[in-house]
Amino acid sequence: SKKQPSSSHQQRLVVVSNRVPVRRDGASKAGGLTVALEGALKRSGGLWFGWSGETVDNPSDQAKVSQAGNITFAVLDLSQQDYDEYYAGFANRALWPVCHYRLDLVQIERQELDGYFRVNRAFAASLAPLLRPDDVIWVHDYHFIPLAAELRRLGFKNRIGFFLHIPWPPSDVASALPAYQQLLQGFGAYDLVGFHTPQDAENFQRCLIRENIGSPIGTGEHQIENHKVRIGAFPVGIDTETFVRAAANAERNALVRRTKASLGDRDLIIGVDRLDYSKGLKQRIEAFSCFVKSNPDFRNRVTYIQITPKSRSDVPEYQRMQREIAEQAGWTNGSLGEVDWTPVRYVNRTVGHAALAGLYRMSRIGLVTPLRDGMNLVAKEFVAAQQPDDPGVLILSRFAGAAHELDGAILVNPYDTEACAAAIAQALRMPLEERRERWDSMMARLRTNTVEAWCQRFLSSLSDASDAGLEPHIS
Ligand code: ADQ
Repeated sequence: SKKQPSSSHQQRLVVVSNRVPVRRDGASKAGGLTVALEGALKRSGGLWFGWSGETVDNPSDQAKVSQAGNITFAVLDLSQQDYDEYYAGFANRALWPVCHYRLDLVQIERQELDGYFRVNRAFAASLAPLLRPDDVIWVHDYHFIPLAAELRRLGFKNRIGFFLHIPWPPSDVASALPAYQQLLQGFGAYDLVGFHTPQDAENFQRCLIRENIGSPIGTGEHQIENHKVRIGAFPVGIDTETFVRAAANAERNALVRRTKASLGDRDLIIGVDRLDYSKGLKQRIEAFSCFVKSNPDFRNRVTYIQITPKSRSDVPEYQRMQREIAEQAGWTNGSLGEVDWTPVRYVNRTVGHAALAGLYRMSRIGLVTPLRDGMNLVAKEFVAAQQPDDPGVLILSRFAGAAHELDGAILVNPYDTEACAAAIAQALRMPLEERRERWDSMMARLRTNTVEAWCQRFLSSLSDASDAGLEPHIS
């Protein structure tokens, strides 16, 4: 077959993701990931395709197309039923919990499963007329696993890559998914399947082997019929320099200044997470409470701020959790607090990136203790935001993908309350020299593996015509 040029200039990039950052008023609050993908789209000219974020009565099967520079945005609306079955249903009540090792929370409904495949088929059909034969297509995340298979069914031979932003569990856990075989077969339609960690990539390839889907050519390559699928680890990064700058300038930010004033001379411990059971909030508050009880000398000397915007409130499990965490924070303050000291400040808010960077920077500890996380960008943002001559300490769950890279963190088992409490005490007492050493090694990593570098690594792997085996990226 003809070799494809490895330069991205001739080939247009098509990004597919559930949410598309279409600009309505030019005032975008895009995160690092969005900015990086837009950068890649701009370099080669590109199309960004996905859901509009709207549910309507009779959605059109033709995408709404808009143009910004050399990027075309094309989005589809969903019907309420599609949304309920595909998004709130199968994606967030089956795939999300299984991939986060939470089989206790899985809801299997045949109708939701059908809805998931139906929406993927409909998205492929709407994308089809917008595609050119030499487009390189990059599909993102668990909402769209079967998309390549649907495009292949329609006859598309393009290079198609897939990146999973969440973990992939071992086969004993993954096989709890309904239509497990069909989902795995769906992955087989891609040319490249990427994960955050070598462990996830390995779990995934073992699933294929266990189900007798194709055969491994080696680590990171798999032959499925006459098609070769590469499997690799591509740990996502952040826009490090932008974050460093935002943090350095954040002293001017009003919220940062007010927060600083409100703390007095107390040390700040910070947690920043979407309200999600994967983030280990219950265990984290428990650990903080255990720390206060076992270290009375720190009473009234620390404040723990947990900034947690609500998410997926239409999924019942998330509603229950909203109540539970709020109750737990209230209880903790009631039993541990003083008239002049609120140990836990729990707020359901989104904070702008500038303020967030400033809050990270004034914190002595970043508490990032998910029970399971694909990567966890908060851990990286926290590190990037620190003051080089007096950096704070990152306490990081072993079960976050970020733990593979951030070796300067205090790594903890988030289920072990007393160990987490001890880690908090250790971090607060850590001498400056050790803090600097730990921070330096993490920062070096963040400076090389930026989100931009991640994007380019994935895309060059995808459009690389030579069949040199893909090395999982570990260093
Ligand atoms: P998420 O589960 O959303 O992402 P994470 O990686 O931590 O988790 O990213 C969250 C982002 O939202 C961060 O950039 C953070 O700053 C921002 N954010 C969180 N709370 C905020 C708040 N209160 N105000 C403002 N911003 C807030 C999924 C996977 C992760 C994976 C990413 C990227 O679950 O494991 O790292 O995708 O691949």
